[in-house]
Amino acid sequence: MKYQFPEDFWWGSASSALQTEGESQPARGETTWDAWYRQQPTRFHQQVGPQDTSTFYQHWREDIALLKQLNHNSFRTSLSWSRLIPDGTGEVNPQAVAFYNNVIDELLAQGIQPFITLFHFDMPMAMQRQGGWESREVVAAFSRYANLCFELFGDRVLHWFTFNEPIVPVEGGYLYDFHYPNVVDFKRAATAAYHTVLAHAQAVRAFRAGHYPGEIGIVLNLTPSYPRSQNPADVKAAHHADLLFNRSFLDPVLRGEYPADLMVLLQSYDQLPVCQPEDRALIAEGKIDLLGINYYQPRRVKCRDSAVNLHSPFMPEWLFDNYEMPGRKMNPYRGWEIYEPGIYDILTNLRVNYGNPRCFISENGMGVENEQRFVDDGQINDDYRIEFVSEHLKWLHKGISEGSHCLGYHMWTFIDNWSWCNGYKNRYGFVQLDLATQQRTVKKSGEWFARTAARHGFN
Ligand code: BGP
Repeated sequence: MKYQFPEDFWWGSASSALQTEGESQPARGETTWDAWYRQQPTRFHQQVGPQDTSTFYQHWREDIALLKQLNHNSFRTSLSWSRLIPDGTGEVNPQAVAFYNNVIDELLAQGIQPFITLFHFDMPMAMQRQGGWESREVVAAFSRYANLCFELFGDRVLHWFTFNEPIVPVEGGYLYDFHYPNVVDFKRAATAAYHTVLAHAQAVRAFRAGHYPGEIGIVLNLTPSYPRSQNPADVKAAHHADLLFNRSFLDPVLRGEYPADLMVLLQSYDQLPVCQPEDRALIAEGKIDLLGINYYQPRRVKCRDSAVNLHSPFMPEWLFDNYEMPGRKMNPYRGWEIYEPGIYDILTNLRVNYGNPRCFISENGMGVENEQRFVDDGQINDDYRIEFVSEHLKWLHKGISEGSHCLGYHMWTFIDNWSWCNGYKNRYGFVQLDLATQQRTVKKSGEWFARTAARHGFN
């Protein structure tokens, strides 16, 4: 076979609790997304909120059978903090524990390794009222929640992830207005990011102290920053974007410390969060066993063409401009560039600059609008998705053949799901969901993936 992957390669897909589970009784506690939807439903595509899902809470057994049919040997989803502990810190909901026990046991019974994320954007509203990631009390509450999960499920779950894309709630909530609390304030963003790193490190510390059998990591969305040119000003701009959006999490979790030049940069703009003397040792303990890489798109960067208005509040765009490279390949529905070699560049960077850590692709995918128009004989004929996945896998294969320690590939996502402000606008699944009837139909890409996973490769 031309693109042969190792026999023990992880083939699977990723998902998250809030995007799939739906309603239950007793209801889970409110999250920031429920509250935001209640307050401003028009912010959400076609006013569809997080209550409208593929109802995994009811359909978990059927969905796990579909995962098996798609030859998954692994599957990542998240636990919902507000389902397990509705107010974030108080009583544990026994029905939630039973639900997750069922899911984990059924996955294992079907030969599918559960990869479990502790936090995938769904902050309990009770915790947000205490300040969310801006508050050190919330960091302590997260650590308690993490510990509880390890105690409840750590005998069977062997792959844990503290956070999914921790930079996203920071940039979405505190810079660019696509997550709650939708404010624009860099210092608050930096504080939330810093506290997320502390929360991660506390969870890692608790995991190590408990001597659980598995391993712990984090899932980061890495966006390689490519300068417009090799001109020093463009290169510097790309370096700054990389520091802010990649290395602010990558360095703490792989090296146990922040990049010195990031600290200097933030200090020079008076944007450093408040640090306590004991934080440095804690961050050093947050080094991971396994890195999940979400890769969707690169970042194209150039130096600013115009002067900064020094009277306006500091924003990342003081340091660089985004650049629309002529001729780049775009996913027109999501507005994201498709650049397959980026996945290889990420692996190479990790190998050359970070000691070649154990890693895997934890998300990669293509959201497409109105896929109904591609229905052929009752099935969505999504050749574009097969091409998207296979082209990324080719570059992944090259990285592995050059020595990168990449152990698997998880697609976003298994079934069309609810997606934050975009609702069901862009569909990503291997399985089509009819939201009204809850009927599931495997797409052509799902069948292709099942064959590829079974043979550990493709031609
Ligand atoms: C990632 C998130 C997922 C998912 C995906 C697709 O950033 O981890 O939760 O939403 O992106 O993004 P979207 O649905 O916004 O197109």
